[in-house]
Amino acid sequence: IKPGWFSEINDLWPGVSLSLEVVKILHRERSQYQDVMVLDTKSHGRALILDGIIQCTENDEFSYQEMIAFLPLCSHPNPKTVLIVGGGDGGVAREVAKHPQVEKIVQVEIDPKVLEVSKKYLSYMGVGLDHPKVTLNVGDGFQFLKQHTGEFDIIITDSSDPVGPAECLFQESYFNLMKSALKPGGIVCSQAGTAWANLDHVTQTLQHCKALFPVASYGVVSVPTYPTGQIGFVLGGLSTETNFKEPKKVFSNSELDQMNMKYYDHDVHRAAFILPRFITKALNKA
Ligand code: AAT
Repeated sequence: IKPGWFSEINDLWPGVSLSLEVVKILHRERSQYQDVMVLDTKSHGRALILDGIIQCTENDEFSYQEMIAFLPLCSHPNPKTVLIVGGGDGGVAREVAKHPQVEKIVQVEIDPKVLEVSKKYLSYMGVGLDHPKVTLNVGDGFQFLKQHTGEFDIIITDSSDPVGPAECLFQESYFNLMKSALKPGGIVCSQAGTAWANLDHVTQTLQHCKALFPVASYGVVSVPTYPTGQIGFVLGGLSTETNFKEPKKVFSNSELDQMNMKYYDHDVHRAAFILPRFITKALNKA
């Protein structure tokens, strides 16, 4: 490995890794749950790394955060109450808070160290955590959901990859807990990995969702600093009226500008669900 560079080496994407040239290590410590690191990089601004895996970089985080928030929000006729599981950097809360219909955002993040370093070093996302619509809880999303039934219009799971504390957030039992925590017509949207490196895993997560929700889809977004440059979300809806491929809420160009949206619009929403043949074929088996 080249000195002065960070390489994202992990068995989830064997034999290949993205590297970033490091200007400075701003923070590094072992929290109760994981290794927490904040880097200043030469080309991508500041980056949050957990257990050696890139969670986000300043330059391209907007694509992931806008899409994981607005795909479910704009698929719902009236999203008032939103739960975010994970997302300790604050980027998803920042995005959800932009939606004019959203009144209340509840968030549960397992690692208080992630909240702390995000507020301190990554304020471009950390601002989301202090938004007046947001109520922040520290805890395990899986356990949190056991205490909540029929409360949320939308549940967004912005979780790290299925190694370490996030492993439980990819199980069918987790989808079942989310289902009970939703209001009628509710929608879930979960980080579900990339089809390029982990097609079996994507298929399995969609299977869990399909087993419990009458409507389920996989949508993609490009994120240059995530493994393979692409990641996807599994979305599930309780109502057969839900159609993820056709947004219910369409924002005008000037509204999108006012909301400072850089990636999401209604056409990008539709396109997210148009998938290459090898992915469609695999997912049809789910
Ligand atoms: N916003 C994009 C960044 C993330 S962060 C994922 C967050 O999930 C982390 O802050 C982590 O501490 C939190 N987390 C992990 N497990 C749990 C849990 N059981 N309950 C609550 N929060 C949890 C996503 C990065 C995706 C990376 C793709 N390679």
